[in-house]
Amino acid sequence: APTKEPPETGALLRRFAAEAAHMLDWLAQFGSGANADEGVTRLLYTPAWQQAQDALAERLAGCGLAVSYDDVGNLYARLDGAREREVVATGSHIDTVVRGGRYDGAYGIVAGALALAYLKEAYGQPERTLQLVSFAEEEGSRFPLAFWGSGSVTGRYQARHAPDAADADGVSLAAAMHEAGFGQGRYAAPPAAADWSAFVELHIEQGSVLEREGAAIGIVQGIVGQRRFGFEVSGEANHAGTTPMSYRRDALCGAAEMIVAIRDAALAYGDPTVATVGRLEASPGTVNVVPGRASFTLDVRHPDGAALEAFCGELMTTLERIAASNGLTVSVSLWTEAAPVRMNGRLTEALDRICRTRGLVCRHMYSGAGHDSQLLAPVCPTAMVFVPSRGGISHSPAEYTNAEDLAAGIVVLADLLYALAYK
Ligand code: HGY
Ligand code: MN
Ligand code: MN
Ligand code: MN
Repeated sequence: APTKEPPETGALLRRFAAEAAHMLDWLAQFGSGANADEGVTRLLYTPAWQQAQDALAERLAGCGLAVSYDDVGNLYARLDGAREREVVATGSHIDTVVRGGRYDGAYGIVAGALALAYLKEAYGQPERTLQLVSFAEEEGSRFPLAFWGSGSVTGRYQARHAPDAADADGVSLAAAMHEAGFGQGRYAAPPAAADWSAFVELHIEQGSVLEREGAAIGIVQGIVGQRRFGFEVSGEANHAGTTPMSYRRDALCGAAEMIVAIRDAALAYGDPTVATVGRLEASPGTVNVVPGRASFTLDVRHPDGAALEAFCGELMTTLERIAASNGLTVSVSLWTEAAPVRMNGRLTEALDRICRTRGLVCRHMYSGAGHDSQLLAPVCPTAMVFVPSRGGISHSPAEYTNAEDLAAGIVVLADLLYALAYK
């Protein structure tokens, strides 16, 4: 590969600032609401999701990359290397939360696309194959599981065993996958992630540490462990007028007591424990009926696996006690769990050197958000790079990162991919 010096940082920053903002606007059209404050909703296997993946496939093929899908709908774009089977990968997830922002996930895909186009133009064919992956699903916004995309390339899931988890309309993941044209045997299997030489994910921080400290780059050291659960509380539906309070088995009041106990338990455990009940539903949900059933979700995170295990164990005991004291029953299903991971030391040292060379202020940090890198880190050398989020806001239409910060992340990504694939 040509060994000419990389262009000076200013020129690269200006190039990527313009390109990134433009491509992110372009990608956000798939799943955007009628007005800006509705944010972006791009859920697995929905039309918006399909249009985004297909439009990306077309655009990346137009950049001269070899594009393909796998059986679950992960999209790959490759710049084949002289040693083709040696793969250096980058990417993130194309799906979003409901009414989310236009950077979470999308930024890592856009950054990878712009970095590969630049490296191809500046240095030609790499020694190792450079591969961008647009993972089909990471958020767990539509079905009660998360990491379906990266989980399918790291052995956690298989298309043929698509979980029969159903969305709010009762549509199973397997049915939605086949409806979208995917499923076991539909596409040639890509190289398994366990064979990748490295995986690098660029992502917005989704917190406010970088912004508060005036750092341009976060070099992620590790990602917290997380577990997600669904709870069903059962009592007895009854007449709101004729049922004395002492006769009631009110599932919603029981769930409310449980939710406050969850918050108090996380406060008692102290930082960095976090526990979130994101959704609560009651049935029959009628004004003059004592709720006989209630369901709620729980998302628990902690950087230490043993502490996460202990916290969840104690919590289940507390919730069962609350159920018993209210004449209720409570059942729990584990939707997703991801162990805490540490990033690859060799790659994070390379990132330190790149930031020094480029004169970019960086700081090491931990990620409280889950990421596809969490699934990749146990199977191949993995690194994550953050750029600042304005006000630390994410999973919201107000999510924003300015063009200069977007560009700095892409310069760092391009330099690391160059070091991994061309030398
Ligand atoms: O929930 C998370 O941490 C990530 O945004 N999926
Ligand atoms: Mn994300
Ligand atoms: Mn997210
Ligand atoms: Mn009546």
